[in-house]
Amino acid sequence: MSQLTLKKDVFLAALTRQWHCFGLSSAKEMTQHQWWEAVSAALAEQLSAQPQPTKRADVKRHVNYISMEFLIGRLTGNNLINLGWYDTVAGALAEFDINLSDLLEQEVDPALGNGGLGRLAACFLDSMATVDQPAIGYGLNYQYGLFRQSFSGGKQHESPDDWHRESYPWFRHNAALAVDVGVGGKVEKRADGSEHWRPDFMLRGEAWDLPVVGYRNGVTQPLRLWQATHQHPFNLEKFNDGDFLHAEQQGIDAAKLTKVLYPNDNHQQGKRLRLMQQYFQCACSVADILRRHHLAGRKLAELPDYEVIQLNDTHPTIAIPEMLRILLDEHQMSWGDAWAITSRTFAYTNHTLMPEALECWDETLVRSLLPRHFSIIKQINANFKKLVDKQWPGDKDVWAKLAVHHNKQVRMANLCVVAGFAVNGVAALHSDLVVKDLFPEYHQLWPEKFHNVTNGITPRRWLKQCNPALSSLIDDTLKTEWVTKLDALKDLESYADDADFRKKYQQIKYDNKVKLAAYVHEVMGITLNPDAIFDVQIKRLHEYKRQHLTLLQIVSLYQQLRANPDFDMVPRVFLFGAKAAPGYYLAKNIIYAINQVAEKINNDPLVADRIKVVFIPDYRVSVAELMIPAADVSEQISTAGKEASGTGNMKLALNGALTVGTLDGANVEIAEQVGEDNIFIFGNTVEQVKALKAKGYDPLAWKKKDKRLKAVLDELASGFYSNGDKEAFSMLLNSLLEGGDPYLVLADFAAYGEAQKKVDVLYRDRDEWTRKAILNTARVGMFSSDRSIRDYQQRIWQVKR
Ligand code: 26Q
Repeated sequence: MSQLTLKKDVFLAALTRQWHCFGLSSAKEMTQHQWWEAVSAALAEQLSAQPQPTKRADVKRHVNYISMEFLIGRLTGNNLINLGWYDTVAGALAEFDINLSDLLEQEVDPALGNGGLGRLAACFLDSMATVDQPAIGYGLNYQYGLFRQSFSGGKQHESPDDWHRESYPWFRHNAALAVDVGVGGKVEKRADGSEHWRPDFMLRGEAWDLPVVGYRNGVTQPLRLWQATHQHPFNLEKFNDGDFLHAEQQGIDAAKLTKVLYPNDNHQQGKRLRLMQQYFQCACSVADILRRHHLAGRKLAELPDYEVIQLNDTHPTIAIPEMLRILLDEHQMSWGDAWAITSRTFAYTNHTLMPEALECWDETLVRSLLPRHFSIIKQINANFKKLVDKQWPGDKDVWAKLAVHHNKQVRMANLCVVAGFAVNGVAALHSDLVVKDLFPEYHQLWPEKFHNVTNGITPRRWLKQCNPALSSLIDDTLKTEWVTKLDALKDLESYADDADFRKKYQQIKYDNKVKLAAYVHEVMGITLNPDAIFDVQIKRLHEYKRQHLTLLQIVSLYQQLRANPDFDMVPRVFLFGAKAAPGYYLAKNIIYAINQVAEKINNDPLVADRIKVVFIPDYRVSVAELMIPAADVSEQISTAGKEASGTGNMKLALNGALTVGTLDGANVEIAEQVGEDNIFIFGNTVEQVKALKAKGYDPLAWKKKDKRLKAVLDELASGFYSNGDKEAFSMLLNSLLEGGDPYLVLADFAAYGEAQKKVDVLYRDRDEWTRKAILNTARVGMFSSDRSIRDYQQRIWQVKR
């Protein structure tokens, strides 16, 4: 397949049309932001004008990736790179004295996701377009993405993230694709006993498409984001009656549905509006899938031969009863036929084992919003009960675990396993635990349903785009196409012993650190020393991820410095980036504690810049693109068994950071790939965590027996870091002590300190450090999301290749 072409004069003509649209008479009148808008709109126009390649005949199954989140990040720069148009556009703009890379900074990140799950969906879309897997992403067009974060007095404050979707130049609204969606109402029985839903409120879903551009292969596929409006946004009758205030009311209520992304990560909240969002998205997407299927002139019975619906966690589960409802009620199919189609179409990806994150919905809520779906779920449950009774006659405990509907709750994960043809975890260890700990009985029933697909990251954004200097060095060294064949990086291994290559690699890391330091100076007024170790911890704030384990370590280091002012250590900058869900008070308390400790240490002359602690506000994709290429150390320190995969770990290793990590999630596979000499693994394993808990883990005993740990905890409680306020961190400290330390922070404290000492020792030998960093880059090729997509194709989607 060939790359799309852009001619400079054609681009300039498109650009001219844009500023004419702004009502300007010359390009020079545009503000910097208008420049970004005009360039992006001109590119979007040129992209839609390109002919689409004919569909591949050898790939039969089309993928429908349904996700409540697509954390796509800025599009303009990424599209330019994937299209191969960057240089042409940079050249054209230079004639106006406009610097393209400065211009790209004008784009507000579309933050339509919380964290890993949303970013994974975005990487997968990039890879599906790149490996030419026909696909469409289905999501929601939120007016407000994930909240913006600022700190005041060290505490997190949230503000709305208006990313101005109404003027986002990459959107294309297709009015012909609008879908009508019902909610509420009743189920009516027909004379023949069949059921029919009469909703009492109708919504309209508008289709807003963003282009997903494959890497230089001519492929563009849609990310279709549904936006809610009322069917009749303006009530003319009310307006004519003089009720001006309420005339617009119906439209406003409907539009509430896609106002804002729920800011929880790995935690479910049983909110009515959230269930409505889920259903709205699923109803629009299922209708669109069936519309395309009919349009192609295919029979319903053939649906699973041509379409697969991949559910990104349980959030879009309600698509399953929606599909059944349409087949049963609108196409008058028998249950058997409808079930045969549905159960061959849906596949489910699990992203967590943590009970608080597994979605359960109150039956009263489901019944009141979706009465027909509730009755279908009960039917699925009743049919499944027969199977369970046959396999485990009279075993009430097994049924209590496996039921889809139980104790007045609907369990979405169970529904996915029962009604889907495939279930996958997202890393080898995680998939193993999905089978052994979460779904052992389901595995006994249907062993063939269970798979592993280890997550991946797109090398386009996470190396080529964010680290252009390293990308050029790799180009010059390998002289081969590695961007779409990341395994080719293996050939860098031999350069780890090449002094000249090491020098160049090291200089690139240094320059990236200088660039990050400039950003930190600009937004926080803090000066960083690029010769220090840049120790990076970027992820959502969550107890299981254990940012507070690093906090305890920092305090301990500081105490050692104070006890011995000549304490010999390599200067280190601890860089954090993390948002806490607004209602997760303990997570917010951890942010506050880190910021207070930072304040004290950063301003203590005795420390003399040997330790710096920097919590970068408003961590988001564009900030990740700055931090990742500048990292020396990657912190991946979750309690073993809790982080399903992690993907930041992959991005950091690819960019040459050495991991300090537990044997959790994808860290296990990263360790296998890079080799145990090139990673700092520490801490209790999954088995050891289980054993510790089984014999009655007592954090107070751990505190008592470790003098250093005791000194740290006591000092945090003393008011020393909080202007005498002894209660400032009590939420955090209580959870670690009286609260039983559920994530075993204290049990891993000593081992973590030892691992950090090894980091310090190794960094003194810069050649050796750089050698290991290069080996990390060279050996993590398997974590390309292109490989993940090929695994899905082979193991789950069963596309013919
Ligand atoms: C559920 C119900 C109601 C409101 C919110 C939610 C909700 C939203 C987001 C629940 C979970 C999430 C996000 C989960 C997530 O990001 N999981 C991460 O997925 C990554 C990709 O597989 C993994 O790498 C991470 O290990 C996993 O934590």
